[in-house]
Formats: sequence, structure tokens, C-alpha cells
Amino acid sequence: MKDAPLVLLIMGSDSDLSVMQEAADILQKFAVPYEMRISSAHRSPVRTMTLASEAAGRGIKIIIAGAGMAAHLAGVVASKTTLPVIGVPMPGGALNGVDALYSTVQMPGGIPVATMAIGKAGAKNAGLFAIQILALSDLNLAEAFINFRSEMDKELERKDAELQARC
Ligand code: RP5
Repeated sequence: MKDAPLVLLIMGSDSDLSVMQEAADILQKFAVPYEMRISSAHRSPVRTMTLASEAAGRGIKIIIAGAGMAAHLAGVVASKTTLPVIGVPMPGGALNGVDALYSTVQMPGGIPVATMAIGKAGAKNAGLFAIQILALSDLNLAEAFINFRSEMDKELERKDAELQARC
């Protein structure tokens, strides 16, 4: 049987999947169970609100919401739950994600959305930010996160050594 999801990943369209997969990959790397759903604030508002309002009751701890263009997904989700919501603005459209960034980050006082960078870097960081939140109450996860940081450091050291050897 699959473990109950701790993180809910919602995206506005299947066209967001390749970007949101970055967040999923991080959760998988840390063995955190997650659920991925496609639901839009504009095209399927009732289903989106139901997903958001029922999440806490299903044991979800954090919601990551990614959407593009006039991206209201993260904000709408945040309005229907008391769980922390992390927003990821999608690239694309005429403004290549700047529209989604502003729509996601400029929340009115009272309903926060922790907004990440546009695109894949933002989705990856959303996954990592979720791990950091969960690690506050999970020592194994906290240790895994420290190891992840130290691996990143070592990788750059290796790359630098290679560069020095070539110059
Ligand atoms: C948003 O509109 C979605 O999140 C997506 O980024 C964008 C375009 O959606 P599609 O027309 O590709 O379905 O709601």
C-alpha cells in the first residue's frame, strides 16, 4: 500500500507537469510521500477549492501550487486551507512567467503564499522548502537535508578542482 501523502502538488494544467516534476523529484529523493493533481483556479474552481479544503483532513502538511499566466491557483488554495502553501509561477505565455510571478507573489495581507522563482528552479526550491518545513519535526529528514547541502558543496568543490586542473 502507498504511504499517505504529506505534500500535495497541484498544477493548473498538464502543460505545467515538466516544471512541477522538479518538485516531485526532490520529494522522491527524500522519500517524502506526495500526491500530484491537475486542477485549475479558473477552469475547475470548485474541484480546486475542495482539494484545498480537504487536504489537512487527509493528513497533508504542505501544499505546493504551480500555475501560469494570471496564476490564481496558489492564492485560491491558500484561502481554503490553513496549511502552508508554496507557490511556483510557471514560465510561458506572452510574458514568460512574469505575469504568474506577480499574480502568485502579490497576495493581500492575511493570506500568505510562499512564492518561489519562476520555472524549474522555483519548483525545485518548492520541493526543498517543503522538506525544510517537514524537517522541523522529523530528525531523519533534517539529517538528510544537511547531507544534501553538504553534497552540493562537495560537488562544487569537485567541479572547481576539475576547472583548476584544466587551466
Ligand atoms: C494556467 O494556464 C496553467 O497553470 C498553465 O500554466 C497556463 C496555460 O494552460 P494551458 O492552456 O497550457 O492548459 O492556468
